[in-house]
Amino acid sequence: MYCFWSKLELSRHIRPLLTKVEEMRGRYSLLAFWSRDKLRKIFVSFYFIVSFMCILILFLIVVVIPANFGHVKRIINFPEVPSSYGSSWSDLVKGVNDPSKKLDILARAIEQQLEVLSSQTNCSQSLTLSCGHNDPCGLGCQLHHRAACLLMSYTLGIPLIHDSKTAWPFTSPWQEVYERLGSGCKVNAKTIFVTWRQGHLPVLHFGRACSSFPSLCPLESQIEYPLLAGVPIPKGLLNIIKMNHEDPFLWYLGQFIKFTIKNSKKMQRVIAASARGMNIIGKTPVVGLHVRRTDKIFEASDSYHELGDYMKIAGEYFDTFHELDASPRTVYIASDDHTVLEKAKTSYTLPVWRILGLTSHTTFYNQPERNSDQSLKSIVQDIFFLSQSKFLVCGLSSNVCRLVFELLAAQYADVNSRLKSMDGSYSYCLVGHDVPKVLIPS
Ligand SMILES: Nc1nc2c(ncn2[C@@H]2O[C@H](COP(=O)(O)OP(=O)(O)OP(=O)(O)O)[C@@H](O)[C@H]2O)c(=O)[nH]1
Ligand SMILES: [Mg+2]
Repeated sequence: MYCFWSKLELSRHIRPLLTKVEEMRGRYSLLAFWSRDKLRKIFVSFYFIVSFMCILILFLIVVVIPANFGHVKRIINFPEVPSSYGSSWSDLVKGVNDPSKKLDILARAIEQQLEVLSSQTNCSQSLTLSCGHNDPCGLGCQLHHRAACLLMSYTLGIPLIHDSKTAWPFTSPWQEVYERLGSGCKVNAKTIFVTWRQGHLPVLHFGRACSSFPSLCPLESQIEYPLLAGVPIPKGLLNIIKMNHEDPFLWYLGQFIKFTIKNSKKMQRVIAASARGMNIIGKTPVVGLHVRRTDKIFEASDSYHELGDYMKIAGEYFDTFHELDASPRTVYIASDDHTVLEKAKTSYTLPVWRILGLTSHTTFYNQPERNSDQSLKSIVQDIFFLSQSKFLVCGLSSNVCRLVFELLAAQYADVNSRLKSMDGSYSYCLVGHDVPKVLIPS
């Protein structure tokens, strides 16, 4: 209450104090040193400091402390194993010996589970997860966050409400290039909102989105961020993947990336037309090069390499392992800088080399140009064609490189020998932090 003294009460309390001090001035030399006016100023400043402290304490008591007491709920509740073959993950692959067939069956089962979650439209009684993105970054970065939304919805076993508009920087909507992600459920009181926070862990909160920072949502209405210590995975599933794939983390993540970026019907037609234009039949690209230039040099100083360095590695791949793939040596080149492809087409020619790539792509240097429909369609196609290759040369500092690597992991058990990174090592980066590259059997 002391904090809410009026000015009047202030002078009522300070005046007698000042008189008392005045009496003491004669006795103590230090007080005599200050004038009455100076003393008054000191008391008034003191009053305001105390008032400010009181308001701060009240704010802490009323808002911050309640928000940080209680405890965050932990929910891990994977969707049920598709029941067509039995009731457990091992039932699904019983009697199958071929490792790649086993992985295909498991991949299809996860896809079915995600389809069931996505097909829900009437969700008034169930929990749902509203998740999007809060950073209007490039496409590779966007897709990593959207895949994390899907992964969280799977881990919690609740339908995703994909917030496709928030921080989507492109002029064309998500559905123009990718199939709708998540379910047809609508936000209601049972919705858990994901708030991404730059430099901090995201907050999952019931009923409304939380402020980014500081997070003032009460702890008891929060859900533990499921990717805190790594990626949770059903135990039975992990045991089988471990025996059949050299990098279970990448394989598992690859399933969610694959599901996130299913091309829309319209985009499939665009891709088919480009494939015809390049004379690609089936999975033609053998080596995929992702040559990241333009702004990347400011983000990762060791990311710039000459085209010759990339092509040398492609050449070594053909020399060493794959005589059958080597006639002609077919390379798909994707780059944010269109001159890379132009140069490759004139320097590496038939009968030794066959260089593929989108000749229609032009370089977009700044973000507004990159957000155009033309730019979006070109990077979507580049990601698709790169993911058709058997061997990849790119810089793992790039989101696009990491994304394509994850897509290769979903296809090949020996994925680590199918990548040569020009810079850095693999990490799964989300806004402000990396998800530890471990699978947590749950
Ligand atoms: N067409 C085309 N555009 C590309 C290619 N690589 C990068 N880009 C452009 O550059 C942007 C890269 O965006 P990000 O997803 O942020 O990738 P990044 O900068 O490598 O990754 P960060 O580490 O998050 O910055 C894309 O959205 C495209 O506009 C490519 O191979 N082809
Ligand atoms: Mg970037």
